[in-house]
Amino acid sequence: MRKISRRRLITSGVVATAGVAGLAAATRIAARHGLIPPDCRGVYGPGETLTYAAQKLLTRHSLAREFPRSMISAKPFLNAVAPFSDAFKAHQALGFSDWTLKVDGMVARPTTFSLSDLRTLPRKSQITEVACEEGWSYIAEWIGTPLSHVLHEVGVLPEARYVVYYSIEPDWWESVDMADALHPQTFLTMGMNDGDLPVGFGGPLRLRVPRQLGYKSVKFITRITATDSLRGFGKGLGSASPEGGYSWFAGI
Ligand SMILES: Nc1nc2c(c(=O)[nH]1)N[C@H]1C(S)=C(S)[C@@H](COP(=O)(O)O)O[C@H]1N2
Ligand SMILES: [Mo]
Repeated sequence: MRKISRRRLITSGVVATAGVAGLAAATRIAARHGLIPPDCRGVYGPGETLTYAAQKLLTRHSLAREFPRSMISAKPFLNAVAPFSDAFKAHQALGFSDWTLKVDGMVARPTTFSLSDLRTLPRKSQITEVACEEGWSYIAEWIGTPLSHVLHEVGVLPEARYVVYYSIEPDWWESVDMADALHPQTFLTMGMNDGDLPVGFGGPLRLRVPRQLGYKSVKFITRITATDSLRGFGKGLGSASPEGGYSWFAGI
């Protein structure tokens, strides 16, 4: 309860700042904390900045809700993915034994990991919810290794501010800031509900980002790049989502 009223207080403070002193003042506060999102321009830009900065300042240390095993959804909602490409099917035919994850960019030791390499890293599990922007959600157990371990293995440089991640599906790429990348619940996921991660749910490798909407949890991950700026990626808005009209930051 205390947390909620504190949150209300700070949120109304931020909103009041925006109302009284204008959005420019709020934006200056956000900038001081390094909390200007890549999709900060355009008609919705100031709103994106307010949302990102306010949520980040409020929830810096918070965890996504974890559920008891009894609440795992009997029928997890499988969102449609594009028909699998020939490239994907070729990996599938080999049982994904040749699937690799390339980690590069602002790292001391760029590395290509096989799935068995990733399986040697610390293994953790979380029972969290996937929530789609279209309104549905489900709860599942996700098993994998925190992305922070992988970033540690490759020696991510202190100047890196974002992590960009790519699916084998060319239209699916996202990024998160370093706080979310290093967050203990951000997992490179290889298992779900006691089994391997099914292909429909993003197998063999999915990045689970449980503090943001489902679309940030990209399926079929093949590459991760650390960077200090998102300008050079796509249209420079941070990821595929804002290019299609969705927010880059999708905190829940
Ligand atoms: N590669 C890829 N990742 C993806 C998608 C997709 O179509 N392709 N859909 C996204 C969206 S919009 C949502 S809501 C979730 C859905 O996850 P689910 O199928 O586990 O419900 O996956 C996200 N990750
Ligand atoms: Mo979604």
